[in-house]
Amino acid sequence: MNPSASKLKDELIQTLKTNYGYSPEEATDRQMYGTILTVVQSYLTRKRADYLDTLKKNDKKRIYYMSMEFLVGPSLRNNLYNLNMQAEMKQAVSELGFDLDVIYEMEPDPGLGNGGLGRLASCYMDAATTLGYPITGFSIRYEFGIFKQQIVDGWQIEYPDDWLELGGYWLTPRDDEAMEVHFDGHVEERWGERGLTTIHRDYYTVRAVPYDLMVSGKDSEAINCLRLWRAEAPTSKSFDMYTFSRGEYVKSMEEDAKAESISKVLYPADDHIEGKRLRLKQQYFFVSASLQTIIRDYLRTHESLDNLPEYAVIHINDTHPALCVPELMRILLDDCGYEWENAWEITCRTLAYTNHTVMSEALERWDLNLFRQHLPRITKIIEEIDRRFCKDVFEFHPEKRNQLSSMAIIGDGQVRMANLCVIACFSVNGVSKLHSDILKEDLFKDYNDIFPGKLTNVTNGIAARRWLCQGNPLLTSYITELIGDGFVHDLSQLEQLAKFADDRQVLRQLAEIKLENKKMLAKYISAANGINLDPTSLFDIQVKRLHEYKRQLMNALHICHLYLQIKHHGLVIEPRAFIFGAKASPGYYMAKEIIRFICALGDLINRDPATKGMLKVIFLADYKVSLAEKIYPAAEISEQISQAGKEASGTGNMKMMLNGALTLGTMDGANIEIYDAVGADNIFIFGMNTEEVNRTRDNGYSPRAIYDANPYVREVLDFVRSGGLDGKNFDSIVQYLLNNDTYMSLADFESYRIAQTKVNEVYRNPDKWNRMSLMNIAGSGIFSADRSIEDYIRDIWYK
Ligand code: 26V
Repeated sequence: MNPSASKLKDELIQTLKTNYGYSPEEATDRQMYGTILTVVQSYLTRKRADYLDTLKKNDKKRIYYMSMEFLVGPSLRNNLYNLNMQAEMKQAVSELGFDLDVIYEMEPDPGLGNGGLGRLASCYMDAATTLGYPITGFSIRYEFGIFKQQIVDGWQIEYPDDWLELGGYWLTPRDDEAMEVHFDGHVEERWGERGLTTIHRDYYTVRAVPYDLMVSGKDSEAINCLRLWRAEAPTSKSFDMYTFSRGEYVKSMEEDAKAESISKVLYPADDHIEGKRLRLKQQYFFVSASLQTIIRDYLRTHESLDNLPEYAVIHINDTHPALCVPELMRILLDDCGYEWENAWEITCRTLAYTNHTVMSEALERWDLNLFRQHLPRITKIIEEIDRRFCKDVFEFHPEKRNQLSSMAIIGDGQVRMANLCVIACFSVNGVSKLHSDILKEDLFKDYNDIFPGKLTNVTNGIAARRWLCQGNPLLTSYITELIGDGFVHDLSQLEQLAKFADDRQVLRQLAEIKLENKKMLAKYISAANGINLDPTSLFDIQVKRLHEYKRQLMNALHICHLYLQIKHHGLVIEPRAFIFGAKASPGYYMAKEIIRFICALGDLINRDPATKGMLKVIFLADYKVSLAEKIYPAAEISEQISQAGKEASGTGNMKMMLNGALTLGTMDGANIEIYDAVGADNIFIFGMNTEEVNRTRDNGYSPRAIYDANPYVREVLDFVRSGGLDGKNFDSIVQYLLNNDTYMSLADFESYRIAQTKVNEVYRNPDKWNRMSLMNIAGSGIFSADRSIEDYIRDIWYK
């Protein structure tokens, strides 16, 4: 039974009084914010207790989702929505003289992730919880999440993201469940009665303290938990009497700081692996603490670990938690006394792995010496796994002997984490059809030959209840009016919208809603960037991490082309606003240059009377979950223009489609499945497909030849080179395009330009456009995270 507004009001008054000693008349927004979160948190806690009781009564298989990243996003509205308390809370808060919408805006984004991979993990927690599966997420309680981005003169500046002050309300510290994690030292091997035993000596200990974040599900009795580990010096160490009495407090403080540094900050790169010591420590720290917890909990209700794979599955989200493999082996061998063969069988049957990228620079490899120094016991186990694997291949798959040097876990003095995962896990999946095919046929081909059936696909999905129901209330209530609210729990019901494809009344209403959403975004942009957009112009959106393969630069080159055509050649187009949002890895120079390029283009275009009323370019700073929630409902064109074969899936593409945007994209990642869902008439596809990309590369790609042959490309590059962007120097970009153009923006430019012309034409015909938009909403059902979770359950976790 949900609490009434008046009950909530009483609880708010009481909590405000106990926590702050104030009455509502005296309280600030900040105090009311703390009060509301405390009240909601108490509902979650009680519900969680009930859920744990029901879990005790059944032995349903537990799912453990290991991920270095969870991009949780704001939780207050999500929790109120899930608990069906939104309206009551709004009323209660308003009767106390506050505005819930203002309170929502105060909540920080826990930015505990970089991008798609982290957001996916959170969407899956939401969906699995709604569906009633017992899932626990494990990660790190970074004190600082992904940096805050500011743009100064076009240049990205990073600021620390201090999210805990206002975001910490959702975290429950569980000191009682702290764990110890051991680093460094050396390993001693001894022959004794029980054969060879291994002892890890002279290690130093880091204390792992869990902070639990409760995850609610819509209309669900389940409340699951995301357990975030914080690193501390061990209690005895932090007030070490010996060092203290010798006057060495400073040294002792240094030790504390060293331990605490492990959970200090999220690594803000998602594009290339730098073999940084601290990151390796982060990985082992959270893996070890989590696995020890899982095993301890399991042994509370089971006699041995023999049947662990029937009752638990541990999912490795990309290779970052790959140390689960040797750590589970270590626990089984050293702590529980298993023989190697049995330990290996249990480990392999318990672990599953998802790959999220084929970019070789992002595949994790670690220096073997670094490993040996910090994780001596783990290194020995990996070496033994590798030795046995190589021996097996040599004996049983002689046809692969020549491939062994690339298939082995250790090679060239490095530990290759993806190989470790593929060899050990019972399931390996990609995140879209195309991506999984590439894994099978290319990246992991040799393993696919010797482990038939291990590689599989689960196409990504999104938490539609967040990205549509909460983020776009106008559209949600209209859809409900048309087809009822069954889509909330079964997104495939959106298909029913297709029957309105030729209903002009419905199409006009959809356009009206889009316009309202665009007005809201325009208002935000006016305040944030000081630029006023015409809300009737076409909102063309590219928001995602900045990376060369995602080709924001190709988008910018095309905008520059439009500008020159309008200014010098009399081109007339439908008014269009190009909107970008993207964070660049702090050390990624080219990515930062591309941001500077987009901003310079915006500076030039936004104040040129020649393009006034026709073109605007906006770069929105600090793209994050809460900003995404404002942008998607207003999107009309969703730019998904990566080089084919490079974007594993994409999920922003799904979020925009669900909100009625039309995809302008290449045949890459999940775009292919969007194409399948809506048909060729309802999407703008351009560019080379994967095969053509490979052929072009194999034939020796020459961007300069394209510059010579294509007058539009030439005009744009010459303009930039000659200082057309307010005299600003972009030589590094021009040289890069002419000499490398690694992701072939120039090769796809002409095809992109033509597709953009088509977009412009269709926009002139609102009936046609709105029909396409409706068909996109209608076709987006398969991209529900609920569907993805059921796929994982059926094909992997409960198989
Ligand atoms: C990689 C690395 C490499 C080492 C440095 C730190 C770091 C941090 C994160 C990553 C992950 C990169 C992989 C990734 O984010 N993949 C994205 O996953 C999305 C969810 O499956 C998918 O939609 C995107 O297409 C894919 O790029």
